[in-house]
Amino acid sequence: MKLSFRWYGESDPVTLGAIRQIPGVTGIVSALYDVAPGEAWTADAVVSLRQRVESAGLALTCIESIPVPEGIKLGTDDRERLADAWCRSAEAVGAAGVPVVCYNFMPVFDWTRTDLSRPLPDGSEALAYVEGELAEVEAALASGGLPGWMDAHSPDDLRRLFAAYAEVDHEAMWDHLGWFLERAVPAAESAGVRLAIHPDDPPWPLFGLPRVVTSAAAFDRVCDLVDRPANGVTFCTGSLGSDPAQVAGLPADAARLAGRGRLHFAHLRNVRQLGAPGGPGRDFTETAHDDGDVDLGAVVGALARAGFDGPLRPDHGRQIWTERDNPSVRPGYGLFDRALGATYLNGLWTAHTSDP
Ligand code: DNO
Repeated sequence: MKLSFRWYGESDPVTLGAIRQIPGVTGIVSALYDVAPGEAWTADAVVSLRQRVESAGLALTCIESIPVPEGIKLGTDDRERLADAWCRSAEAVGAAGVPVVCYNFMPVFDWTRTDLSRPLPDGSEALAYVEGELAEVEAALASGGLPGWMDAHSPDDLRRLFAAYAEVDHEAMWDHLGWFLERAVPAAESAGVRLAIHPDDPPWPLFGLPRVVTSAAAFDRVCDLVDRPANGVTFCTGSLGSDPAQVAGLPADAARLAGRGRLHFAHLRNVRQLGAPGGPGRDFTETAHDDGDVDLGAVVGALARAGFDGPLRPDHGRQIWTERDNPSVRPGYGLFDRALGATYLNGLWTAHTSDP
């Protein structure tokens, strides 16, 4: 595997120089953040990004993400043009020599939490989701008072998008994903790029929007839509593991998808259920990598046994030490706890791949 770390570009307070000092980390996961969704990326711009990363002694192992415009997910009349631009972006990534593209098919919102700084017993803070608090987020959406991480759409846009998605049920969403993959997979394949869809986070319906990539079984369905090696997944243990019905099966799911040759990117982090056992299972907090409901040791073991050689990154971290009250730190994307997660994952990998 290629132990990697997400970097949000020059504006990221976590610098490439700092990332370079984390033992075992050799790769960077990043994107072009100044191109609007629906615009095509150029190979020159991706090459510049790659060279910038390489000048810091690291390799650009994955693009996360090329955003899929809402028109593709909704199946609107201009989807042909939008898909064409997306395919040209994937081709630019391939031409620049970057092997993997992560993307998602979540309607309107990417990952969603109700609390960005939930205190943990050790004095750190983490991202959390409590279903009963979702109504407050919804009220904030209606009034235009969006939390910073949701501000990609204006209140008017949101009203329009919610109305449009009201016409799109789950099967229509699957059709739109299939339509997209019929175009994106051949483009990626000929550009030498592997596509890795990220699951919906959390993996259940939100705000009445149709969310379909919500389980490892859904991953298999995605792979079957266009049954080619370039059509694969981002195995995100934190997203799928926040569903108590799925968490125990993650090592077997990782083994199956890697065995199928479709696990192209791994996001490894941990979560803990907050609700009572046997309850609806819709409340969770993120935790340190070694401490939660996901058996990351077993997941890493499954990847090691499968000979996984793609990018693998620690995912969100807690806010700890001097980052706890530092407003410039992106929620979930500070340096310290992600660096601890990286070394923990590296240790697991070494343990699973060393001779006794
Ligand atoms: C959250 C991330 C997601 C992910 C996208 C992939 O921290 O895992 O934002 O980058 O969903 O397209």
